[in-house]
Amino acid sequence: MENNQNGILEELHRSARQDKFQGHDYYNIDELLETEHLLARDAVREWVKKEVSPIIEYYAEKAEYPRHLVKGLAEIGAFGPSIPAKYGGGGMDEIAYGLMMQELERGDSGVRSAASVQGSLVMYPIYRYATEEQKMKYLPKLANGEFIGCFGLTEPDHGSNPAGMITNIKDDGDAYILNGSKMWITNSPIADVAVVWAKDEEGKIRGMVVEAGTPGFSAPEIHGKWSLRASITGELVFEDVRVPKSQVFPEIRGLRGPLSCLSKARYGIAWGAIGAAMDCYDSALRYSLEREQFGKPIGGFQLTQKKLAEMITEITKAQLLAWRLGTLANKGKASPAQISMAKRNNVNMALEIAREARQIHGGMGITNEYPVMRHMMNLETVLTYEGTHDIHLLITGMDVTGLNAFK
Ligand code: TGC
Ligand code: FAD
Repeated sequence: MENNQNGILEELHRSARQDKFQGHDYYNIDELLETEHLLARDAVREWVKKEVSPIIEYYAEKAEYPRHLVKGLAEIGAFGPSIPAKYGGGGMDEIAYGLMMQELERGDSGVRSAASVQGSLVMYPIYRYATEEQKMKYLPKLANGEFIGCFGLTEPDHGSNPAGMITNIKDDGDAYILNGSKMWITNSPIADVAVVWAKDEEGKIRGMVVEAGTPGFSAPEIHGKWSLRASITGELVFEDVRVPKSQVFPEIRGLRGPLSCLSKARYGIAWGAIGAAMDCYDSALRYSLEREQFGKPIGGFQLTQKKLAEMITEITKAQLLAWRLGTLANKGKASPAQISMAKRNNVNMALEIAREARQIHGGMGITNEYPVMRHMMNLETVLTYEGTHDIHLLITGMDVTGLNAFK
């Protein structure tokens, strides 16, 4: 089985077209970055060219998670770039973290998702809320890819409104008994550990680490996705799962626990979406200069130039937004509402660019010869998860008016 897999990988690498992507920096934003940022970005860019680009269309088409990438993701430091080195993280700043997510999503949103979930939604809550013993038990293994983690917040009937969750824990001496289910959980079918959010007997939301293999725990895969096909998604089902009290985060109570993790992940997505947008723009620009109709390159027609000019304008605005958000985050001053604005704007920007880029590629744009259709389909998920496009709009609306449209 493994030999067969290695054979397929070798063949994919041998037959792959060269990935000619180059970054786009219309406003010389690189001048605002430090050497550490540029090194981190360029290292991930090279890794994506070598390891992701040759194989990603194959895995997306088969709707299979390229699990062999986990080791490489760990080696380039994609799991917890801003978690302190003491726990196996990269010890880097928020801008380096953002740029790494940008480059991973340039390859594929699913690959960035794998890093977001592991680093921001599993390692971060353990780092921030768990006991020292739990930190030492889980973080190094998550950082080096020995363990895969998942994050269970969404439920079948509580997506945008996680406060309504019904998954619950009941006190049973030295343990809690966990019951309920979670839906749409990235990596759940292959996870070794799950960070799970559930209500206690007072109705307060608590967080805990549940190990796969615990009796009563199962994680069936969700099939039939037309988006994020190179990422694995499933449910989490808990039937009288006994969770030792030492596995429950001791202090944190309420929705701000999971939402603080989402802030970290949404921040990464604000950068990641720029990567997908740049890949679509890069491909469309190149194609527009090569493809001729009516005796000249289609890039010479005003309507194509309008599309390309608008794309690079929107990418540049998104880059500036992300960079400024990164400088605020480095000072601990990026508010959740500011993060919402960037996640919403940049993901929508990327989706619009993917759609325009698809048009520039004409019929070829719907094939796996080019990355745009795959990015476009992926971005439909990115627009929805970690808070939908409209939920983030309402968060901005609440922030500027002081009036809560949710209640
Ligand atoms: P609300 O009353 O507004 O807030 C409850 C408490 O949370 C605090 N808070 C935050 N804290 C940290 N970071 C944030 N972003 C925060 N937002 C709010 C707030 O201050 C309050 O604290 P306290 O101490 O006063 O209790 O809560 P609400 O129930 O009215 O909900 C507000 C709403 C709708 C914005 C929130 O529920 C929301 O964001 N909904 C969207 C749900 C969501 O994003 N789900 C994502 C699931 S995970 C996922 O999609 C992973 S994809 C993984 C991959 O990349 O593959
Ligand atoms: P709903 O909340 O039912 O929303 C449906 C529509 O109603 C949306 O358009 C929404 O904007 C709109 N709507 C809802 N409330 C309002 C309102 N008050 N005003 C106006 N419009 C509103 N979750 C996890 O916990 N962990 C994961 O790892 C994870 N990974 C995911 C991976 C994938 C591939 C996908 C698709 C989802 C994942 N999610 C995960 C779940 C994701 O966060 C939810 O899908 C998302 O929060 C939306 O919830 P929902 O799908 O239930 O939609």
